[in-house]
Amino acid sequence: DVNVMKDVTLGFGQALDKCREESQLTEEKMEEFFHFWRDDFKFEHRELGCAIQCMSRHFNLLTDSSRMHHDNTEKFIQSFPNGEVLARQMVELIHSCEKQFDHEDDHCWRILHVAACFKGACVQRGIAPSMELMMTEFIMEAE
Ligand code: BOM
Repeated sequence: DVNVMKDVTLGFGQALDKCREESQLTEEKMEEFFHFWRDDFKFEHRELGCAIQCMSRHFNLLTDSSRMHHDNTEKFIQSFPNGEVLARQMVELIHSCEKQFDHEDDHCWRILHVAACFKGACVQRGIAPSMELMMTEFIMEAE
C-alpha cells in the first residue's frame, strides 16, 4: 500500500537532519529524504549511503555488521498505520537486495546500492509512493 510506504519514508526521514553532519550529506546532494522516490533521483553519492546508515542506526535497525536487523525493522514498519500490511514484504525485499551486494565491504557504498535496489523492487511491485503523494503530505506536515 503506497500510503504505508509514504508514512514509513516520512518517519524514517525524520532522522535526516540528525545525520547530515556525520554523513556529510549536503542539502545540495539531497534536500529532503522523500526525494528518494523521484523518478529521476540518482543514487550516486556515497554520502547518502552513509546518511541512511546513520538514520537506520538512529532507529536501531542495524546489526553490528551494519546489516538490517530483521526484528527491529519489522517492528519499526509495524509502528506506522497499517504497517503490518507491508512489514514482512519490505524486510524481505531489503534482505534480498542485501544479499546481492554482500561482497561490497564499504558500508556506505553497500547501503547505497541496497537502497537503490530496494527502490527498484518497490517500483516494480507497485508499492512505491508517488512524488505527488509525498509532496502533498510533506507540505501538510510542515504547516
Ligand atoms: O544492509 C543495510 C541495510 C540498509 C537498508 C537500506 C534500505 C533502504 C532505505 C531507504 C528507504 C527508506 C524508506 C523507508 C524505510 C524502510 C525501513
